[in-house]
Amino acid sequence: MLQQADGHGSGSDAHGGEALREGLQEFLGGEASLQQLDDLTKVNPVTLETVLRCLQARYMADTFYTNAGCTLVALNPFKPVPQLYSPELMREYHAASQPQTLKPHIFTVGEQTYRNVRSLIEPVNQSIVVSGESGAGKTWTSRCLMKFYAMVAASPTSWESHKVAERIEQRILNSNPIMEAFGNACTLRNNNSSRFGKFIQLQLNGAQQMTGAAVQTYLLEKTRVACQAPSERNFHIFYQIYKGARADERVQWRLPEGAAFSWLPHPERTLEEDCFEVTREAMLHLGIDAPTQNNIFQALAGLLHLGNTRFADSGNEAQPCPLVDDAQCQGSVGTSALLLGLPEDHLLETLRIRTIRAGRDQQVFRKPCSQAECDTRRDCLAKLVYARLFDWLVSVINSSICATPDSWTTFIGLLDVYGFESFPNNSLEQLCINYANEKLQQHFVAHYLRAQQEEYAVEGLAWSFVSYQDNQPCLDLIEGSPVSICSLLNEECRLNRPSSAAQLQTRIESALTGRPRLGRDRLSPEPSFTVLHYAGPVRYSTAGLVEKNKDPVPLELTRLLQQSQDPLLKVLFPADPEEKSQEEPSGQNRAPVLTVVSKFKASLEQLLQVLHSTTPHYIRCIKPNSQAQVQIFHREEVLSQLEACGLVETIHISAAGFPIRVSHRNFLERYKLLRRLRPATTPGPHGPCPAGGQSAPRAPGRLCCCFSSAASPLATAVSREALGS
Ligand code: AOV
Ligand code: MG
Repeated sequence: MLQQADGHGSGSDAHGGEALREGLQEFLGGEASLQQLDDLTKVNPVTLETVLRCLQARYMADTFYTNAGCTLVALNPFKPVPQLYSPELMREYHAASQPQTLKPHIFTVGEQTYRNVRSLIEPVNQSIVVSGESGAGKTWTSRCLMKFYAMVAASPTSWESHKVAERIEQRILNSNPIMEAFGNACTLRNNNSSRFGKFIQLQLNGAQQMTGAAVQTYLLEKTRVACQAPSERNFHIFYQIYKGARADERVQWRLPEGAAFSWLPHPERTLEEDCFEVTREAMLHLGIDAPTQNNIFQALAGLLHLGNTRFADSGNEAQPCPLVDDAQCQGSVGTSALLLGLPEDHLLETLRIRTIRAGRDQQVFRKPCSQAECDTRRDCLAKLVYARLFDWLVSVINSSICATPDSWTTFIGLLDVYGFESFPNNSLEQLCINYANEKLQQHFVAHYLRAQQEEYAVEGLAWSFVSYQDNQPCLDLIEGSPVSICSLLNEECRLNRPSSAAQLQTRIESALTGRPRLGRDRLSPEPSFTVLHYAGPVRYSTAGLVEKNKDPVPLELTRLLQQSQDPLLKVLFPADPEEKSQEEPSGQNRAPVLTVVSKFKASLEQLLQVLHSTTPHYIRCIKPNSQAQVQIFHREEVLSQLEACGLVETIHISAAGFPIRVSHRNFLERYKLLRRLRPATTPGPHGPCPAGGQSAPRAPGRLCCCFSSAASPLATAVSREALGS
């Protein structure tokens, strides 16, 4: 029957509305009992098949959230469900004495974390790690959670210097449309795909009010500014200005209706993210006034015109490449220079001519660039401006929303990174994205699947070990020492030797031969290597990988931008206080390169340190189908996501494990008064349980697990408090 129901549910097998409705009815009738199961730990037996059936039954009945022990599974509805995120519902979860008894929801997790930070047992910073593949609903989820906190932790009205009452939580919410406009784009997997990672720390004072927030971002996919994969788009903001500019702005930004831009593919596709007014409004709320906004959009238009600048082959090494002689390219350098506040001839020269110092006496040479080099320099200039602009926006947002150090005591962190992705062509961007996802999965494995079971063993508790898929071998392959993909890429950058894509493939294969998570696609039309990630295999093309990892920025480009007369660019590229040489230093004088992967690795490590210092909560977003269709549940696709995140193992451990874990010292401190309620039973090797429950062998300072059955009045009292009710 399931097979049949699946056939009806899947887009490819659907044969008309009537059949679909009948199939759905039958399916819903048969799976009615599964629909009722709010917690997957109650599925019997817990197998991939039963878990899948339960989730499918619930999804078809428009029930999108299900508990899975310590995690919450969130299925993407792919349709608006406003009643699921209404302020009334937020209040209901917030007011409930035991929110965990209400229907599973992200608000339960939100409320739990909110109560935990003020918990008397162990007040500690909290974090919510929202994971899932691209398009699964992470950004949506974290946005809804931010709205939830904005409501439950509302601060008293604060007065700004410009005498406009503006609540801090409103400002924090306003950071979302800005960051999404500048950092999200339409990809093959998701129309609103985050192209950067984000960790937002919501700061709370002793009275549990939100007094501010701090945003940390991770590796923006800046290559997108100048290069978009087939069928993908540039960052939303470009389409917003292109479609939403007023008539006078069109004149000022040189964006006539219908103009064609190479870096603006698929402008005809209308997405709800193309809403310029929302971005402008949000910017205004965060203190970015209209003239500054105008300046930003003008610079972005300058980048669009820069993208139309194309070079032809000069046919002579000694001659600079001429500009392509067509309507689109004509005048583009001049317009771009004008909008970026640069002298046109200087811009053109910098794009076409390299200045190098060489020889013992460091003589200066001016060398015309090849056509390919000109293109690279043009793209590099655009990436440089856009990346600086993005970082600057993040710093403006932070200065507008960050609380002073003495005005907050605890925080709740929300992590929303780019989801796991695998495209027909994957490069360094996907390697970094998938590496970040591996790290987060490892955090879950280490924190929950491994540490918890090991702790039970140390405590001497009867426990049958649940085996799980550890992704450490994959991380070793990517980042391990002494040899890994990252180390090999860095080595290539350091040696700075000419290396073809095929040579790089051979080097990776020979250096990492025998590694279990390294695969090879023999049918691949181009040099590549395959990594068997926890969420599936991904083939990475080796072409351009080293260059992307180096991410070289010719000094002349920075110097050029430092001379801009544009007020915004002056801020983004302040003049160098020590007027260094205008030319690029030769080989030996170059500073050691800090590669993209090394920087990314360091930032991920910092992030994990922060996560380790908090009590983590996990929300697993699942994508029911890859076409973003309503009411379609593709069993195969969901199955692979469940397998990848180790959901069944999580359920097993959650079902058999201990729901509350309090350190022995804190437990004693908090509950010693209740000791008289129940006499101690059999003393364990470390003495009787101080709370008078079933004593388990216990090492001093370790967990006190005496109320695991949660049946005694003491257990109830403790669990109520621990759960914040
Ligand atoms: P992601 O963050 O996980 O992908 P999003 O949060 O952007 O995915 O979700 C993708 C799309 O699914 C959204 O734009 C919505 O249209 C829809 N969606 C997700 N969750 C819900 C929900 N709860 N209710 C209604 N619609 C929803 V990526 O950023 O690509 O990894 O890099
Ligand atoms: Mg996202």
